[in-house]
Amino acid sequence: MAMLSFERKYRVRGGTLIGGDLFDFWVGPFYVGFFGVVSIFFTVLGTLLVIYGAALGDTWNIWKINIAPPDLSYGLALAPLEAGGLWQIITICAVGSFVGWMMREVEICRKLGIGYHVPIAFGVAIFAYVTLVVFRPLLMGAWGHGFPYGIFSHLDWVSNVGYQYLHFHYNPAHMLAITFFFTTTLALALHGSLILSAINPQKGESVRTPEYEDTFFRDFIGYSVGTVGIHRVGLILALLAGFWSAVCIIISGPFWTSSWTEWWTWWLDLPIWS
Ligand code: UQ2
Repeated sequence: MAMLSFERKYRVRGGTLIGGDLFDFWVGPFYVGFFGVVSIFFTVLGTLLVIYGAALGDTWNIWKINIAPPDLSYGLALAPLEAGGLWQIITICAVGSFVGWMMREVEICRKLGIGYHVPIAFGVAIFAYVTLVVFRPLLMGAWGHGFPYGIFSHLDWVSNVGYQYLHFHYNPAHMLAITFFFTTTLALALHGSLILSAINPQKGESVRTPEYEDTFFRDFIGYSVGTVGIHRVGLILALLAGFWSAVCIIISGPFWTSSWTEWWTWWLDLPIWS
């Protein structure tokens, strides 16, 4: 099904940021736009380079394929293709693809006259990725501080970098990030279950209105955040999870180099104890 009957009404011309009418068309259900072309270009090039990098490696085992960043000795310079240069170009492709995808979302929002909440939310996810492979390596003076592209290899990287700071769970920003990830799941579990409880009744029962949803929570905890409010809560929780994830890694290295357990000595060093 290429187009739902009501979609014709919403497939409006304009709202493009670049390219005017040139790329203002759909392919089947998909809006293209200048940024659709950008995103596809970097996705295809990046994927081919990943496959080329895998071919240069010594395994086709999907779990073990690894495309590593350059050795630390290359600093912030370009490295030879087979010695981290591929990782550098793949990183450029990834950022180009993600940002193109986000800008395509922006153009679709402009077409429809809706808010930019979706591209802003995606932008926070991009920000977390770019923090890992661009901002932190720049601050630490070497692309070799980026994480390797591979399933097990990136897990090893996370573990190794964590142990470099002895006990990463003592990182206060990491604590905040985890708390927001968990609270996001709490909010979605509450919201998903509440919605289904009201609108997916047993056979013969009637669908309930939002007043029932409010009343459940007023009876239960004396407060309902409301049908729009829960989505505001959910969005901010998810964005803060991504934001504090970026903060917890950017401060590890550039701004704190010893054990995260040691950071807490500021508490013992307070003058009130002496
Ligand atoms: C709510 C409401 C919804 C909801 C949910 C609540 C009718 C359909 C889940 C309850 C949420 C509250 C009280 C806030 C929870 C806060 C955190 C930080 C988890 O009131 O309105 O709409 O889905």
